[in-house]
Amino acid sequence: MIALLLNSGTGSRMGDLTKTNPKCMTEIGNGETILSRQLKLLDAAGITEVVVTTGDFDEKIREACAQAGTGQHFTFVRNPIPKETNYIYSMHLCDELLRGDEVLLMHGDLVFEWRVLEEVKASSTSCMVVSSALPLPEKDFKAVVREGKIQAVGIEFFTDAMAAQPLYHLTQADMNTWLDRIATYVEGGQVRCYAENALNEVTSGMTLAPLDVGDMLCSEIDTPEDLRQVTGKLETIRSRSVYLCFSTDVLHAAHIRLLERAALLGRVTVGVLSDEAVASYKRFPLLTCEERKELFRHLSSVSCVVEQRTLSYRENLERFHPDFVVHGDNWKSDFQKPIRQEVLEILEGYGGILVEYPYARDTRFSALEGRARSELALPDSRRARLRQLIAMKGCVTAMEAHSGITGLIVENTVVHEPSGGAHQFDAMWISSLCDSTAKGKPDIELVDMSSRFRTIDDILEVTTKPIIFDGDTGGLPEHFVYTVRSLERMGVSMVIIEDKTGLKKNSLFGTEVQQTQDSIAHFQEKIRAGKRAQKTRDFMICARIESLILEAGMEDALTRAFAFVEAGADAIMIHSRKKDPTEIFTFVESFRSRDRVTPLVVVPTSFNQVTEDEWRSRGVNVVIYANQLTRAGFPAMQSAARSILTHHRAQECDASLMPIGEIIRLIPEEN
Ligand code: SPV
Ligand code: MG
Repeated sequence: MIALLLNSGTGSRMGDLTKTNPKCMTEIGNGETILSRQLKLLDAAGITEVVVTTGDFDEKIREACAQAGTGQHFTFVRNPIPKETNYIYSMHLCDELLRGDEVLLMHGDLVFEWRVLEEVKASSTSCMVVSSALPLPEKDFKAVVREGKIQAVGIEFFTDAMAAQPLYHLTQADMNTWLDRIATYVEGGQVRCYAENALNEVTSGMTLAPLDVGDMLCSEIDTPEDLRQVTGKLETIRSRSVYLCFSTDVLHAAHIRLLERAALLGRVTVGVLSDEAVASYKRFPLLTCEERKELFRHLSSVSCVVEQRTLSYRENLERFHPDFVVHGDNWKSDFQKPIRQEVLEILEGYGGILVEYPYARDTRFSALEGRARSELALPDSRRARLRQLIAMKGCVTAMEAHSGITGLIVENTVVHEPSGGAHQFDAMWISSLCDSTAKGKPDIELVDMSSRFRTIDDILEVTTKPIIFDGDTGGLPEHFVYTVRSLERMGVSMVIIEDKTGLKKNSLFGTEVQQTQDSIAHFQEKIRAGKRAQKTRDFMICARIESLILEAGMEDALTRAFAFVEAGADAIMIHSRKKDPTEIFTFVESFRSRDRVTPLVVVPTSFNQVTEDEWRSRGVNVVIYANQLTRAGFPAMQSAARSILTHHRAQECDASLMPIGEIIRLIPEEN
């Protein structure tokens, strides 16, 4: 698309203002001239090819275009006889330059706001700006509109007319039709009339739509009074407020472009989504909210940066009442639909406007997101994240994973609330029960550490979330130190070891099987050895107390908890196999009355009625869903196996199976 700026006129009605400068160089506040503003907006609209007609001020206009700093390509066409001709002649001089593309045509004294240009540019047919909000002007252009099309443009029409402004979008065919007729006029010596006289003779062969801009600014400046009015309106426009929300930790060209466009609507406030909100729907942010705020603070297009605490915009919209909210149009259809709906409702309440731009889906930018994910998978980053998440959320969730594919399910499952919120698991639990079960072995520390590490490795390879490892009893203190070092090196965040000794059996057997609890002193020794062995501050050793499982009583459980914290345990896990959560609640309450900081971990397999919110409010910091994926998967497998054996074919069970296509989609192409 080419822009044509008509600047051959002398602007005699402006008095002294146009004595030494062309009208287009009239200042309109904020360091802008009419010309520099037109060029800036055209540049923002992606118009790089600009044809400018000039007259007596040719040199000055060339210089002003060069100084606008927009980097557009200019072609200047000088009308040597501007006093004897009207712009119909200037347009004729540009004839060849205008025939090969669509054209945005505007008079050089026209000042308009950004949204006007956007709408004119976006029109699929030829169009001219009109306004239903303005009274019909006596002397200026009016457009005769019939059946939704402009029939004629001129100052003399009053019937079926609307106030019109000389800003057009012309398709290539319509431009050529108009130029042909202009050529006939000029060749016939008609060079003092409006180019619209020629246009009016050919509108019947075009679709020239009236583009109604209502009360948006789009005005010519002919007199000092016009100038006063337009600069006043521009001041209001520049002081409008615009709000955008960002979750990104990698600023790229598309963000900058969006911000620059937004800044054309007014003063931009960027809402930076809180760490918790980002982690809830996307991934853990690479930069903290404060660091992400810093990314925006120094951009010239941004006036103010604030935090947006939730995915919902409500809090900030009610606080700032921005005139505009700007967003990519992707949220019309994705999980953000309810958030968008809420934004629309709030804006409607006070007359704000939602401006949506086509979403830039660029593979270079998705590659950046891929790189961010790889960063999160690195051992140092992953290991530290459990502590960060606990600090950030107060209470985190971990879901059992025992293989690459279950790891991927924990990594990628996100549930979106109808209200727009989102939930995903924070971490993964590598359960001894599920790891052993997957290998067809009992949960008695039979699966050796090398094999357990192999499971961890399979999961590490395809995921980014932090890992909590079920270390069983931790073995001998002399062995445990090696386990700690290996886990830490791999990027595991926490090992949980239970205070049992001898042949360990799964806790959910309780006292039905012979199990022995370790002595406090010996277990403390193991914790101390582990803490001495670890190299980073991020790694956590959690002491798991089996007193309630083995029916040794609440007092014993609490005594052990404080003794293990004293020995250096970074967290305490309290376990129970009762359906009633009362004894766990009692433990948590008693522990918290003396220790408010040490993280508490629970595994609510039996007492599964308690919600995460309740755990959080009681002071629990990690909720582990220890075996649900395993328990969901194996019955389904047994049932498929039975069905095939029963029917001697696979057809009957097929409907309950995941289609191969979906299985393939579970596995991202690159990790
Ligand atoms: C596991 O998942 O292996 C555990 C938790 O240790 S429990 O099975 O409840 O003992
Ligand atoms: Mg276990």
